[in-house]
Amino acid sequence: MGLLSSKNQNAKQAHVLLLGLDSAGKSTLLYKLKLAENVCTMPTIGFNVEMIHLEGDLPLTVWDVGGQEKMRAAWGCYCEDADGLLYVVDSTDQQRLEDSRKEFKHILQNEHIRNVPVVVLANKQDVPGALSAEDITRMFRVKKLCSDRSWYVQPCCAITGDGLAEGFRKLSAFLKSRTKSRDTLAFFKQK
Ligand SMILES: Nc1nc2c(ncn2[C@@H]2O[C@H](COP(=O)(O)OP(=O)(O)OP(=O)(O)O)[C@@H](O)[C@H]2O)c(=O)[nH]1
Ligand SMILES: [Mg+2]
Repeated sequence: MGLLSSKNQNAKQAHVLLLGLDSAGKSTLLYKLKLAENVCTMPTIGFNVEMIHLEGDLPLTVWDVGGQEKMRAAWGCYCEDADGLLYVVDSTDQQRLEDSRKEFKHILQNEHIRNVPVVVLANKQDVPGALSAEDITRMFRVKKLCSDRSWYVQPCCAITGDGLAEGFRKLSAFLKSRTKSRDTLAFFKQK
């Protein structure tokens, strides 16, 4: 399991998966947060891994895995150590929304990430006609799919950076409260 879930419960960082279909904007948003710059991305073959440490928050080791169809089959291999999931949706790509929803549903069934908190990033909100976070919540049936875990849907734009820190902070808050409740449980089990 990930760092939060390892024997060292005091480890103050977490391992987070950044998934979503190709072109959803995963790498763009990761480097926008990391470098405060708009980087010109190439489709990710394999993965990128970066540490994101927002002030006052838990440091997150973020695994940005390529979303092209041939790579989605390997997403499961990255789940074993994951403490949380960030799932990026291109809110303008209505044609592939159902594909994205199916992949989302599929990855949530992975036994290694059962119950881990999820933040869905409804990206590309700068594009006119983009679906809202509420639309994505409804169309993805997030409430039902994530009934066994903490979840949140955050609107964002990887180009301007709007909403990115909020989404990462939300996940971090879920992870912190999860650790706290585990510590409390462990405390009472010891007694
Ligand atoms: N308008 C707009 N374009 C975006 C936004 N986020 C990403 N893009 C563009 O979408 C394209 C794909 O972005 P990437 O970050 O490479 O997508 P990815 O999810 O990493 O894709 P894979 O690596 O193939 O899985 C790029 O041309 C980005 O500039 C956004 O918020 N708004
Ligand atoms: Mg990428």
